[in-house]
Amino acid sequence: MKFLILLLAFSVAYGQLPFTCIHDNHDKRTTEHVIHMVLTDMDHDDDGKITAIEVMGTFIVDFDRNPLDQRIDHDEFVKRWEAHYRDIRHFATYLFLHLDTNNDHYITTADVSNILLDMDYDRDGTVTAMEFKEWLRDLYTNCRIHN
Ligand SMILES: [Ca+2]
Ligand SMILES: [Ca+2]
Ligand SMILES: [Ca+2]
Repeated sequence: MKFLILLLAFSVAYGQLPFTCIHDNHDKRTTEHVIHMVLTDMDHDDDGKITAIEVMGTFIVDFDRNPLDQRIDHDEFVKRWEAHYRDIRHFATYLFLHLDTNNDHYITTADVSNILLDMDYDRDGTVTAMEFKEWLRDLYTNCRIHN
């Protein structure tokens, strides 16, 4: 009950978009399975490092469909995330809300810079595959809601 109230409070804060931060998947894929899929998509050249261009390629170019405007709105993100990774829609909404780091209702290059900083745990200017997985695992297993 407490949790429901918490969720309700969050959805009001985010303009009525219902979401859940509890991972569930249509095909019963585990958290680790999905994380592995996302990493495989993200690390295009398979060198064990995640660059800004790769994050943009995956989170912006691959999701940017309708409208094609170099920014990803909630619908674009959730539709593809659910279809491709098979996570439930309300969990995809939670991911979108997190990835929209500046709360302007779109994922853009500005968010990519913030996301990369977030991923670079040891602050050495490089995001390794390990850091990327750690970041995503944290997102998948802990409720990471920002204001
Ligand atoms: Ca778009
Ligand atoms: Ca944004
Ligand atoms: Ca690093």
